[in-house]
Amino acid sequence: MSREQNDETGLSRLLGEFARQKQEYESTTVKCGFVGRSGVGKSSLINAITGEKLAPVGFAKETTIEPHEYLHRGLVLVDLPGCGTERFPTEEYVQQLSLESYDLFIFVTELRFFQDDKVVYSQLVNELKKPCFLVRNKFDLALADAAYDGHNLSAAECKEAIERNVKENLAPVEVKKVYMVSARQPSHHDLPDLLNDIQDSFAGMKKLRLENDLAAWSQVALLKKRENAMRITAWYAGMAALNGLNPVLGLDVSVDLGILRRLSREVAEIYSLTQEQEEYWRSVLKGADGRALLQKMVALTLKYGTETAIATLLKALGKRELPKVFSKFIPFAGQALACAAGAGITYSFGKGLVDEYHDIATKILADLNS
Ligand SMILES: Nc1nc2c(ncn2[C@@H]2O[C@H](COP(=O)(O)OP(=O)(O)O)[C@@H](O)[C@H]2O)c(=O)[nH]1
Ligand SMILES: [Mg+2]
Repeated sequence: MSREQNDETGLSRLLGEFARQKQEYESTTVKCGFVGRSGVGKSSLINAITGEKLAPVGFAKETTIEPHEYLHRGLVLVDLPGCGTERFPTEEYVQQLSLESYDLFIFVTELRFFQDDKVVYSQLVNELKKPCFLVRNKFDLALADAAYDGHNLSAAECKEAIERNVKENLAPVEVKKVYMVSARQPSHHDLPDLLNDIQDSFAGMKKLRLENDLAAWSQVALLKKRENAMRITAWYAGMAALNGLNPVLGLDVSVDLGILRRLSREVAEIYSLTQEQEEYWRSVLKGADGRALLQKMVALTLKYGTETAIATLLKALGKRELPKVFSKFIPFAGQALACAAGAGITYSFGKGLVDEYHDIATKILADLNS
């Protein structure tokens, strides 16, 4: 076989592999159950970890009597009713709610765990053997109370005291870690660690879904998003190489604008900066700097929001930039794919897109931590 033929079979194998991975990613779901009494902040946490106002909070909510399912891309988040009620007696809770079908659980409390919680928690961990994370929400209130009551405790000391207390409260059931979080201050306390540990208890596509679909509340989480977004950009570039291309009026090259539009949407989703998430960001970004960032977010949504906008963008990039794009080497695919103009443009477009989203997401995080 000649060198050329070799490259060609290598390339089509690679493109096939990209397509397979993309397909698998798109069909992967992760089912997370939120267990805990009404009022502890399950709905608020669902919103905080997705960066979207999905679940009604406080007065607007109905008490959870039936499980309520929220879909967020690859995630299925289920607000489960509390255990030990007439409708869901503790002994039958796991079976009645088919909890064996879940991938992980977030067990939420505000002040303490009750006897019924203990029974269910140990069933989830010891019998179902599922990852189960113990979360003590409203840590902001705990700190404010401690200060008000005149306890001269640092946040770390407060954390330690509460963790000891929860562990004693749950004994003899063993607990590795209790996460002190606040749904109102998602980038503070243990929420970033919690999300990181959740992601690390999975592998493969489920891990990728969790890294992309959960909001990033730390720099580490943002860096994972960037890496994943570039991996996905390569899948789209591969798709562009395979697709029939539509010429863009005023450009000498052909690109598939539909693919670029879908890639733009995907990247906005990975960074939790879609139009649907604007309301959530509006609720956490305060002050003049926060409002300016919100405006930038909206501007980005418009910039990449339609095929027409993207075509205009490409034209503005113009003849100056596009020849460079052609010669760019695509690390994932090697020379052969770089030769395909559509793939080159798609990859290069994606790189710029990811940089822009990454930049604003980084600034938002800095603003929340300032
Ligand atoms: N201060 C504070 N309030 C919270 C926190 N999480 C939830 N809340 C409030 O607690 C109330 C109940 O929250 P919700 O999410 O509806 O609880 P759910 O019944 O468990 O879904 C609402 O008024 C929330 O705003 C938190 O971390 N800190
Ligand atoms: Mg609720």
